[in-house]
Amino acid sequence: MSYNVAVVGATGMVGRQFISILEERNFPINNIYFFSSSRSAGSILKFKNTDITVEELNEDNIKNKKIDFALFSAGGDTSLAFAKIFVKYGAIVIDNSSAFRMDPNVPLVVPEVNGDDILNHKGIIANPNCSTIQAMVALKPLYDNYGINRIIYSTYQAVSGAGMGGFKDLEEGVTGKAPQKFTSPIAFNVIPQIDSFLDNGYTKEEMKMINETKKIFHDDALKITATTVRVPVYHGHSESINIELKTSFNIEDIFNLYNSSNGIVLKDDISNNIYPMPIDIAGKDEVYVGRIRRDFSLDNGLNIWVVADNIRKGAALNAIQIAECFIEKKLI
Ligand code: NAP
Ligand code: 3JN
Repeated sequence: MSYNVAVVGATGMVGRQFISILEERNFPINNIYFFSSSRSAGSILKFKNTDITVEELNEDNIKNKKIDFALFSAGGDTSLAFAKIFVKYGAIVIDNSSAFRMDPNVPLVVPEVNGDDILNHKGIIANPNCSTIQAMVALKPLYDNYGINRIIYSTYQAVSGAGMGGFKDLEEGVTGKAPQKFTSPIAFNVIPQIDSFLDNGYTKEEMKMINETKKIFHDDALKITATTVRVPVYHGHSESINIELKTSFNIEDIFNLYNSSNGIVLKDDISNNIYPMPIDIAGKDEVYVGRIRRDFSLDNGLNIWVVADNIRKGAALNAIQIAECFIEKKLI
């Protein structure tokens, strides 16, 4: 069985990653279609050495294609305008934007964590924010084995999370050029702001992490706070996560747990200065965990350091894994 797949936002940072991961994983494709805005329509992108012309996203270009999966990464406004049109013509939409994440009718899914939530879908499945995804994979074994009372997230996020524009700001910033995408220079700097500020003093990115974590764990009682920071790194988000577990633990058991958890690589050998770093994980599928240690300042406190490729597991790969879940569960 093979499927007709549309990539919406194909010319972007995440869209291009969709294309290469579909190729790498040999996703069962019958026809593939690439969509963008009118700016890039008509340009050519390769898929498995075949030239594919990028089409402008409009209803006429969607309706006769019998698309099975539409993988969206063209921003929330585009998702709001077009996701339901794809669903109307029979597609399952897997959306990378925040447009539908908190919609109670839309499952928000990390396959290793809550893959079964896709069973409740009504056509659209939301991919969580990149910072949430890697945190979920790392927290799931702790949540299942000890329970979690409270989480403190502090992130160190790569410029690729802000798309082609973010990438360019760092590339050109090192030569002294003023930023176009970020509010301040990112070269030789860190910016304690990702996305815009809300009335409560948090950024949207911080509130996404808080709200999405509760939705994915189906646990509104979780106490969570977050500070999200942009750093001058091209690929790979890093997170310091402080956790208050519900029950006591042996630190050796936590190491053993991470050694045997789905989708996780344990990289923690401080006697040899070994820990996960973004420079080592670009292009990798797994979530890397290290710097595991007890937080002595509270009962049942734990610190972990979590690194993943934000455009792969944080965006395109997770979405494609959701599509693979549909196929594995014979839902399509
Ligand atoms: P990007 O590099 O700026 O690419 C944006 C893409 O969207 C381009 O292909 C662009 O086409 C297309 N696009 C823009 N407006 C459009 C419209 N009106 N109709 C059709 N296509 C349109 O951005 P990116 O980093 O790939 O991110 C794209 C989106 O993915 C983000 O806005 C966000 O919603 C989501 N995202 C999610 C995560 C995550 O955490 N899971 C991470 C990064 C991004 P043109 O070439 O024609 O401009
Ligand atoms: O900045 C990052 O590292 C992640 C950015 C994600 C992002 C960027 C623009 C719009 C999102 C997202 O996925 O939450 C959105 C959005 O759809 O709101």
